[in-house]
Amino acid sequence: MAQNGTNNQTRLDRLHEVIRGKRKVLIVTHNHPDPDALAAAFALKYLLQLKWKVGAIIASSGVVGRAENRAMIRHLKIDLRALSEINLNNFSVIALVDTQPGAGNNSLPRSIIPDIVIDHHVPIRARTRLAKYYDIRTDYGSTSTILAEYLRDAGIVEVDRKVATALLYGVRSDTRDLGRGVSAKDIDACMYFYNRVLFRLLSQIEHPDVPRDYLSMLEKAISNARLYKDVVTLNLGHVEHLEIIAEMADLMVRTEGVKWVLSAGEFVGDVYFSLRTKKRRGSADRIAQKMVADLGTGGGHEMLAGGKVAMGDKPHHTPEGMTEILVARFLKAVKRRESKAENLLAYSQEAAAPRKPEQAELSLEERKLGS
Ligand SMILES: [Mn+2]
Repeated sequence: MAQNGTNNQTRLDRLHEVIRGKRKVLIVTHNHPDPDALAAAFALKYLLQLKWKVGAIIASSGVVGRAENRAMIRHLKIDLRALSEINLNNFSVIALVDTQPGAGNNSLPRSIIPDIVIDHHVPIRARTRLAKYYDIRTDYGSTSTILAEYLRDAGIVEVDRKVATALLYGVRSDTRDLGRGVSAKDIDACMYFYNRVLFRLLSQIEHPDVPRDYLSMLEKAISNARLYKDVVTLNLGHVEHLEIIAEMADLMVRTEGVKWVLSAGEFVGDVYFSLRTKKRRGSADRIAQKMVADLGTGGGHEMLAGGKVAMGDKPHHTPEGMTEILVARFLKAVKRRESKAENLLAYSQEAAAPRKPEQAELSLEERKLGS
């Protein structure tokens, strides 16, 4: 854990110091923002406006592809702008949420050091410490939790209902419904705004209609899955939406007997991957960093992590070849390099197939008939 400020009130005062007398704040999330990033940005904007009368704009790069996340933006009316359309000179304060400078997953130009950084990912980046205000809590399940604490500490009792709904979805989606990488602080934070959540709206966000091609993506992902004893690797090849890589990892790690999943794919030319494990102290974040050593950026938490290899500066590699390198490094890290590869689906079909008639025991009825 790292933060400047010794207690919650001091932190709020320090945050206030940074924005005092400023006209407009730009809140930047990581590329292709997920529910936690969106909720944290939404809540920060709300806090700045309500408490200190400072306006803010939320921006990110990339696209929001996952149906749930699109529904979240639509139902909660989150005004998300494209970072490329923003003139950074118009803002006197820049905040980064759910990411850090140098993390490799946001598009804030390298020359700009953000004034505010609020995040929960490992590792704490060197450039984060250059910000006027930073609050990185690596033991928290979500950045939404940190923002919920700010709202509480600012004395906001009746949290805006859309903000409360966003925050609950943010915490839930980063912690797999408060069950993974969760801390007591995450649960406390949810209790604080729980009675303000619009549950019917939340249900619509969590269960949106999905496009038909989503089903073909699922089919492709599952049929390509490889099983190395208790480890699954998925090479999705080219993907239309980045989020599908993480989503498939989340789905596959639920397979019985599977302890680790690496899901990887190519999105707009670059290679991305997600790691998931059932092991509470799996050090997924460290494995992700090991995988991208000298190649790209990676990080996360004990049970979930991810990374990216930008291909622009690697003319001698194809995305396909790079994915193979990552898979090999991953299998080495989890000590499954020597294990025989099986097709996950073949395995599960075998497990699910009815026993052959000659092996099946005769039922009592059949015995009677046979005798
Ligand atoms: Mn997060």
